[in-house]
Amino acid sequence: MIHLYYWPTPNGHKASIMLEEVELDYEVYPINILEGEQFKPEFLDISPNNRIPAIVDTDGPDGEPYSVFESGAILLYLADKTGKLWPADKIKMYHMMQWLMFQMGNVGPMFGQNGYFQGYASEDVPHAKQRYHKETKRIYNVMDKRLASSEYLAGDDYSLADIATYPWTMPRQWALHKIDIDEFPNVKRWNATVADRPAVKRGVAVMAENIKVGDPTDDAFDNLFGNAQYQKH
Ligand SMILES: N[C@@H](CCC(=O)N[C@@H](CS)C(=O)NCC(=O)O)C(=O)O
Repeated sequence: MIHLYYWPTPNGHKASIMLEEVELDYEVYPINILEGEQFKPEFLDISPNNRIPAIVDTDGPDGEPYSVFESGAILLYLADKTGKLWPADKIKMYHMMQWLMFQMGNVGPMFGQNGYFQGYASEDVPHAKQRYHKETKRIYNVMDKRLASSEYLAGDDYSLADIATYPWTMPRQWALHKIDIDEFPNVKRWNATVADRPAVKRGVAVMAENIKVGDPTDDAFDNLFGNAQYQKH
């Protein structure tokens, strides 16, 4: 059994989609990051960077419970555990690794900062808005070029790279990130294909009723971006 420590955000969705794709039994343990539950000591024991998602596999590699934090590591762990979405062909596997690392090192951090300065920052910082918006569009271009000659990010087959990237590029994100998807027709085509997968639909539906639209409360802002982040927990 997998215990999924989760809140319905792009990084959270990566883990819920993956669990649906590999058809493992899992229970959801909500971590309300708007209310500061990510700072609770019992959560920090399994996720020391106070971020969701995290998992505990009650039947870990040595038969004991084993916890994993960082969404990319969770995808790799679950693929290794199940043998699913783990390409047997080495070249395919290394393609998957590269596009997965591209998501973890570029898509997530840059889109995250773009969203912060476009939608949440408590003061208007035009240079930061411009910088992260340009980076987001540059990264969309990299993906669009790749997807012009490739069905999926890592090649002909759906892979962990698509699972990691889709939640950051799904329609719900376009307005916040100021993306006109028609400028990126290949990303648009790929996005619709991934969105249509039953496991993806089930994964993004997990706790979707808790998705917050509109401005965060002062407490939520403090927990996500303010002083709460910078205390020693
Ligand atoms: N690199 C991490 C990033 C995870 C992350 O940023 N999670 C956000 C939600 S999308 C979070 O837990 N935020 C709570 C906080 O910042 O305290 C991963 O990929 O797992």
